[in-house]
Amino acid sequence: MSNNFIVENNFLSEELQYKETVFTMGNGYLGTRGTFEEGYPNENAATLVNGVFDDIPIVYTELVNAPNWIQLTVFIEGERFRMDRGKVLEYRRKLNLKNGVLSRHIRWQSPAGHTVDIVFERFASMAQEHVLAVRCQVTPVDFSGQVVIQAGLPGHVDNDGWLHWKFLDQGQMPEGAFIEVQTKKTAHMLVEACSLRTDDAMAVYAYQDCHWCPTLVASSELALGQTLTADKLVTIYTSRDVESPRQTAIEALQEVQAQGYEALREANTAAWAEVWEASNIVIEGDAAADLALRYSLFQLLIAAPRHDDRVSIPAKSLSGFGYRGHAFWDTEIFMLPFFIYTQPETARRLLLYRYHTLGGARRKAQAEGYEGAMYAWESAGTGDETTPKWVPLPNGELIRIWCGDIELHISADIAYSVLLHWQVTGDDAFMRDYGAEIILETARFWGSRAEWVADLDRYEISDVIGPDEYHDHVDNNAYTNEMARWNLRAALDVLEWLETSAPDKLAQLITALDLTSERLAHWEVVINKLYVGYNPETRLFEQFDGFFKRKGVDLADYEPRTESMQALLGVEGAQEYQVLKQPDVLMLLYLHEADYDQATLQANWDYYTPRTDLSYGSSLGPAIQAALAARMQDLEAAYHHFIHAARTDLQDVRGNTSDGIHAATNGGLWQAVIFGFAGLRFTGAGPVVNPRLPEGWTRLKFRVCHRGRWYDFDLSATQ
Ligand code: IFM
Repeated sequence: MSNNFIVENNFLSEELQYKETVFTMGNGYLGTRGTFEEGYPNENAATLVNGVFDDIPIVYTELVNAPNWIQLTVFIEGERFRMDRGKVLEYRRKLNLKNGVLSRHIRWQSPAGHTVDIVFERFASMAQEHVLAVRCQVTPVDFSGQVVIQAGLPGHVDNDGWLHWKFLDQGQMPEGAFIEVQTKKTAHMLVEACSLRTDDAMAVYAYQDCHWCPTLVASSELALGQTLTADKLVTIYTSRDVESPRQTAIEALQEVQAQGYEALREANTAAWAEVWEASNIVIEGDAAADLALRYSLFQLLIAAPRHDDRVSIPAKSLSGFGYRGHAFWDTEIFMLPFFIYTQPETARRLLLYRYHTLGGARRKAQAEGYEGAMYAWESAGTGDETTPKWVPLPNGELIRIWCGDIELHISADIAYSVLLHWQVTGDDAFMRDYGAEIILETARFWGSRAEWVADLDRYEISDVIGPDEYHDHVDNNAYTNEMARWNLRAALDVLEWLETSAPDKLAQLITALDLTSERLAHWEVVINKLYVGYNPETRLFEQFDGFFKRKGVDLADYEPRTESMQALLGVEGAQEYQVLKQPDVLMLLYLHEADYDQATLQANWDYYTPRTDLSYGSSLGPAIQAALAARMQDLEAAYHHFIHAARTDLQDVRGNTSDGIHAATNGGLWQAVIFGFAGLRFTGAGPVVNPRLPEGWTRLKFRVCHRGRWYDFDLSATQ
């Protein structure tokens, strides 16, 4: 891996919050935003431990900001180091994608005129997910004198002003300190324990019992040019992990202290090497694309649970407060393929999350008067619906959000990803024990949701939102209806498979899910009679009933712009136009490639692409558009969309990176490269590629795992 560093050479306070997201690091258990160890007034410091949700009005529940383990303050001859005072003479921050280590080098002159070199380094261990570490090295450049390091565990941290924690306890322990807090409503306990050691044998240590922030202090007298190395080691456990987080965190801290920073760092690097061995992609000939893609994969890898199958990956990963840590179809349709093909165990865990949350999906279906499982549009700890009903616009106006009520396609999306996982991994046991139930329960939902329209002799699905959220309350959304039909067909196929492969399981499911022959016959009828607006002459799908009658729009008329078409036309206004937030019909054709010929794809591409708000609509759009364009051999368009998506967070192209990483974009980028530019497909004869590399790409190298066997691809462009 050559291109491994995300580097920042200047400290610009106006970029503070978006860069905090960009420099997020983590290990699948937690994510920590790239705030600075010394802390700043306008920062949005956050550590989000996946699964630790607490209740909050309007958005129901959110991931709770954990005590800020990175906190470390340096005093130079009594002056507190902070970059907004004194002079920053040199500055460089680096995120090493190879091992997740975030470092910063600063030469700073204090207001009193003392110059120091300070180097910070930190990581969340990939080898031991409950272990975190910060190293700080201080070297006086033009003086000798006192350097004091304070390392605290501030527990009074909030989520945008909302304090979820109840203080339980804090204290001192041999060479360390701990804090114990508990979420107010959900009663999750969380404990962080930390130690502070330096390499100065003469250092003086102290403990300060500040309420909510137990603090360890080390004080040294340094000679000119002498480097002091201070290591803060942290362990973190919650009551979701172990029965007694306090005891476990304290015991674990003693073990990691015995290992020391260097050994922990080495173990972390070795664990990362294994992860990259499976998931890395190398692009030669386009350094920017190579780095941006690796960064995207890095962000997916640090957000994905490595041991927990009761959490998913939130839409904004574990990197910010956007969408409150809730999971959407983003996980299954956009991110999961990357994991299925390169980290199948993680993919399995992510799907198990959907299995464990079937209860919430069943409750939702029942509450709405349907059968089976109706998955939440936004899902958190239990699978119950957590989409807010109302959100404020920037001007303070409240708008009703209907997605939790009627954006139904997520149920079929989840079923789709279960089947994809099965096809790619060949994990029959997973399908038998968990996957089949998801597919059958979602099919039961669709069977009860489809409406019979006697006059027209057909089934319909009315009043939904499709992937294009600029239009709500629409009837017969092509994506939704085709996915529902697919879900029902998949359920019948899975039943057939169970009959021969797992008859006992079949018998159990038939009873538990009431899979009578009448019900299955009903599914067949819905499959055959579910309406979708499709014109065989033009080969066009109508996105929903009446879409073609909505007003036409030429997006070029609105250029240049820095806002979405919905912001320009208004929430109600956009509904009147044929303008899409993201691919909808094209998304259908993308997911079901084998079912549609090239002419159909071309016709729908030509119609819908110019009407799609790819620059400021949904961030989910461009990467998929890139994959489709590559499939259609339009490499210029493919690269244009790909690189636009690749810059989403690194360059904050949508202006909302401060809310968190666009994780679906990252997953979409992987798909654009593998299924688009490499043209990977699995046939009966094994994997084949049909490469169409963008101009300048001289090499594309990656691996994928199919049915337990790894396939290496090393594609070169013939010049
Ligand atoms: O799931 C997406 C949706 O498709 C568009 N709005 C944002 C959601 C979360 O990323």
